[in-house]
Amino acid sequence: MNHPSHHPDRAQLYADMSPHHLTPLWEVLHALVPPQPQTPCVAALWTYADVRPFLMRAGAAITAQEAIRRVLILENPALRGHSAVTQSLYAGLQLILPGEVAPSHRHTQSALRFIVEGSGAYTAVDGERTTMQPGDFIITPSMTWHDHGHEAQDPMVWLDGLDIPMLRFFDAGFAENGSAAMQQIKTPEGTSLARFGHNMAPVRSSSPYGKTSPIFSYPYARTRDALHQLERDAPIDAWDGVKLRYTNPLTGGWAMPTLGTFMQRLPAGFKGQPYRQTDGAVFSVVEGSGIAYIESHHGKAQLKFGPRDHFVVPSWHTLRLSSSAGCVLFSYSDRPVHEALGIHREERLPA
Ligand code: 1HN
Repeated sequence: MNHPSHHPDRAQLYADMSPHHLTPLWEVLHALVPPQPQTPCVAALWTYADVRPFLMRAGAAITAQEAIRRVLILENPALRGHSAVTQSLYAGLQLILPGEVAPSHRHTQSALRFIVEGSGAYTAVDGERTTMQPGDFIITPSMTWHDHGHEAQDPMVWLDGLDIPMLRFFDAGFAENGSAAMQQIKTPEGTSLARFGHNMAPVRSSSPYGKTSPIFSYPYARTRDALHQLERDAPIDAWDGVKLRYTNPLTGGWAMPTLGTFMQRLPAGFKGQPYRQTDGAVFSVVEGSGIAYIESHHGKAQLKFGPRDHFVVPSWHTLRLSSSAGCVLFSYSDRPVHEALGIHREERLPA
């Protein structure tokens, strides 16, 4: 009824105004303010068995030095060509081989690394190195110099999570290359963790990385201990199991200003209740296996996951997690931005 073909006068009006870069709101109003989020993004799973052979082939096809960053981007199936896993988040799996260096650069986009396979490679952030082990969560704060190198054995793979689509949305991206492939080391390894990672802080320090946590490596060993102790000694949340968020020790807030990061343990036999939230999330399976049941306006999906698999749960998709054997899941989302803007919503639904 409202179609312009039923209203030749309107159709003529639209045609006449179009060259002046004008468009009538009433034709698009419904789509602009939907009654609830209608993300084009879909839920998706990347099993490690599928991805790893392509990573290794990439390792033979190009060096880290030549690629700058040898990464396979996890693209949302509904956003092919956009280098995005949700409308606001980027995800990729990066490979570094023994003897390689991914050269130093810096950019306004913030990055996290979540270590998936191998150990012994390092990342350096503004003059301090940290050696990476599986399950470690590592931050490259906005505009800090960073390079990666691998002087140990065996291929090393990690998940890169960045806020690239957000910075693109705001047209706020800047980047520079370092003058040398490897930045100069100025601070012994572990200094940041000693300063800020023991529930204490230097008396006269201010935040070295602005809104980002001054701890740039959160070792898995500690996170794992905390989750297992809580599984033993504290109530299990019916939706999340045992779930903790990574914090900035100087503020108690998010570790990163644009990306919320979490680690959770689902006890053996866990059957989670469904929930949905406006922040889309990317999951990396650390240990164990389980099933993510997802429901949205796109339909239903059932993602069976095991160690080193990755999956994405977009905005306002209802998620229910279950695990018969028990598992540990890392995840990140754009929740800090939703919260800063006062638009975050979560619904915890009954089973
Ligand atoms: C980047 O700097 C890294 O430092 C990884 O490892 C992935 C994707 C886009 C832009 C910069 C890294 C990236 C990236």
